[in-house]
Amino acid sequence: MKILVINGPNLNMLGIREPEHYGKTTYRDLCTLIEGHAAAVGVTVELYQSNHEGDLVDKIQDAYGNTDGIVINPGAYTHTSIALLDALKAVSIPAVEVHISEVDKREEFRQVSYVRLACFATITGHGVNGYTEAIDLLRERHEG
Ligand code: CA2
Repeated sequence: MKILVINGPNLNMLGIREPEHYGKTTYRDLCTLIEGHAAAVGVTVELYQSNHEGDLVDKIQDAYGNTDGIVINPGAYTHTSIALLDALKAVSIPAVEVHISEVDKREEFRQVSYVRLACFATITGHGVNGYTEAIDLLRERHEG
């Protein structure tokens, strides 16, 4: 099974500021955590981060036909991007939305998610563990 983990804008800055929302784990630590979990459960994982909406759309499109699941934290594009929603719908790959913070209890604008409409599950407020939980959900779904 192959899973693509996509992180959107500013997630490469994790651990640098705002630990009250995002914890102290750096993006590099997050990658190590995800790679370790994927190896332990026998999943092939690809990690991708970009600050650019079009690049994120391209990455989702590139996954068509070669990827079994997508874990996506679109960062602030969660709350604005119909393009990411459409890309996820276009490829129709099972997807899980992850947010490190509890977006539904923060500012009103963070409570809107377009990509959620193309995801079969959403994990919020579990910190970086949300990513490994998302991988497990995709595995369960893939194995039936
Ligand atoms: O909770 C999440 O995972 C978010 O997707 C993170 C985004 C935010 O825009 C979403 O509303 C919720 C922010 C990514 C990281 O932003 C940083 C801000 C300051 C310092 C370091 C990272």
